[in-house]
Amino acid sequence: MFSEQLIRKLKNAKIVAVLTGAGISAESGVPTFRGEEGLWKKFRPEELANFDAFMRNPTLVWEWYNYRKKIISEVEPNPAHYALVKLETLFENFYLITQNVDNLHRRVGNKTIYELHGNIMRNRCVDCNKNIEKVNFTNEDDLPRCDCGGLIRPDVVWFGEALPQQVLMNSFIAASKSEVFFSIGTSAVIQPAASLPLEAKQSGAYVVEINTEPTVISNLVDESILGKAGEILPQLVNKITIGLS
Ligand code: BJW
Ligand code: ZN
Repeated sequence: MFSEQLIRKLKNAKIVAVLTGAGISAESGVPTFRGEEGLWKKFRPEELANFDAFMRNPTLVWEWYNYRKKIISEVEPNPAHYALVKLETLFENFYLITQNVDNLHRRVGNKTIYELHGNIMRNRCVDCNKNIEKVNFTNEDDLPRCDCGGLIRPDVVWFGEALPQQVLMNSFIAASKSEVFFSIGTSAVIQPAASLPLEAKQSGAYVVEINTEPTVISNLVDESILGKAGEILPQLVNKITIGLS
């Protein structure tokens, strides 16, 4: 399943970076965005994850986020998340870049995590930008509001919005200096995150994709491993730790 070249590179590598997407949490029971599974009440994520949609119908968008927050609070991290914690201990520098907002990488204890698209557990005011920890939202007449009167929104990155600048810059630096770069459980279609594997490749990294299906970058990477992240990653960790004490 793994090439000898990959195992040799990993055994010698000092700098490894990983990009994760919704697929890594699929085995925990968190729905992915695209494909049949991505639909919620017949809306496509693209129709809900944008500021205009929120201002037009904040109730609908909050319902979607509350539905997802409930799922996320009830699921557990899966073997793929745990394997990345183990992987982090094996290299001098290990960067975990995630598009996911589900907090699962934090829950298992990875240390260097770059959250490109925010975190669903955080909220902020659309007017004064203040962070607001708890929101209570039960019905349409009770939309969460800040002290200043502004609507409160989830602290995530929607279409057309800039990603957190420092996090994005750090992610590109990590991709460009990595010796081995993994793209795991992402369809690699959403920019600018989707450019990270290419940045790594152009900078000389050995780029590996792990996904249940081929993606738009499968032909560009050095190695494309088809299968579930929760099955492949633990095997990979075993393989590179053989002989290490
Ligand atoms: C498994 C598995 C298992 C399943 N094991 N695998 C250049 C060209 C064209 C367009 C653009 C461009 N640059 C920017 C754009 C516009 C836009 C964009 O990319 N549009 C595309 C439609 C092309 N990008 C943006 O708008 C971004 N902003 C931006 O660029 O701003 C510029 C700016 C600068 C300065 C000022 C102002 C603006 C922002 C993008 C934000 C994306 N946000 C979302 C929602 C986050 C909040 C939330 O969660 O609600 O992020 S959209 C959604 O997609 C979410 C995800 O993080 C993201 C990526 O999805 P992901 O993770 O890849 O999931 P899926 O479902 O697509 O794929 C899952 C994969 O897993 C599949 O491949 C399965 O096969 C696999 N899988 N089970 C392994 N067990
Ligand atoms: Zn406010």
